[in-house]
Amino acid sequence: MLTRITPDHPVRSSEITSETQYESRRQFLAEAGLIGLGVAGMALAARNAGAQTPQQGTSIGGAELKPELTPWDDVTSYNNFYEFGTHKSDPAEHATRFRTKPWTVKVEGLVSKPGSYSLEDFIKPHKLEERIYRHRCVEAWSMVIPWLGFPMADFIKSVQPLGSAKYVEFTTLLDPQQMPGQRSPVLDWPYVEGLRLDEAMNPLTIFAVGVYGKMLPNQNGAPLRHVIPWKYGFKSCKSIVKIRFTEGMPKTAWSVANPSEYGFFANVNPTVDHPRWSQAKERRIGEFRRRDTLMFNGYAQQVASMYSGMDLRRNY
Ligand SMILES: Nc1nc2c(c(=O)[nH]1)N[C@H]1C(S)=C(S)[C@@H](COP(=O)(O)O)O[C@H]1N2
Ligand SMILES: [Mo]
Repeated sequence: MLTRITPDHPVRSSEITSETQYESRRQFLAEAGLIGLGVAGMALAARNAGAQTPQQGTSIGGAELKPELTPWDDVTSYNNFYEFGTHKSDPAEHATRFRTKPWTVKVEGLVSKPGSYSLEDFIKPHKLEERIYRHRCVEAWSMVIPWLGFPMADFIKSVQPLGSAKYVEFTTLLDPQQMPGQRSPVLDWPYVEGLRLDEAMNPLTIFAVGVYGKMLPNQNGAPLRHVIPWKYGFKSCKSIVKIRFTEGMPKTAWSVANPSEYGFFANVNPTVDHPRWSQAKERRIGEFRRRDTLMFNGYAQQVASMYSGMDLRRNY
């Protein structure tokens, strides 16, 4: 709903925010070709986003993080997306002509309803929500990012994994023509990531299709990536074309490249250092001071129980 602003109606910052969010969501749906949802659907999407207001500062929405949002310019120009080069500025520079339409996502493996979906069909059954999450790169920088997406659990339930499925594997597009970084053996392409099924089903885990209410810019993993806010950024796979349910632990691109430095779990943990640097602190992009890194990136209440009894030094 648009709030009319008159001199006798001082506008509160919360109203400005929701108005902007509503407008940007409408823009998103139009850009994404999802306008078929209709006005009622859009209002619903806007209301659902509102329902994410956190309780006691611990909820999944992270409204307590809103004042800390990393500016759009930083979120979209300081990126790791090695398919487009290894410097932070490469993806924004070299992904401008990356084609994300049409886009197909394959669902394979130990699942009752395998299939091949157009991006539109993949997204359409789900309600888009805004999720403001801390992002902590293994390189000890961090951001706070307002994603637009939907819970991965909703998707997983809809395709009905078999009882034998214990992990989910995600694969990025392989296309050296379009992705110049794939012409060098920096990683064993295509980029592959994986989650244990319970991690993938955790309410914090989302598929993201937008950021700041707009469609994902190519450098941020258009048109589909996932986000797991208690893990280091490299666990979040960009430009996903395949989702496979497996019984065994998937081989992931970074642990294949360097198993002693990057493990399967990659939970943010200030007490377990990377072999070459400490993980105790981080620098928020746009700030000078260094902040303490929080256990599970500040999401311990929602995720720590999944790892009870596990040695987090061995399972890094
Ligand atoms: N396909 C692919 N996905 C990727 C990467 C990559 O190089 N290729 N880099 C990862 C790393 S290390 C980080 S920190 C995040 C960065 O996401 P952002 O650019 O949206 O901040 O993407 C992750 N996903
Ligand atoms: Mo990263």
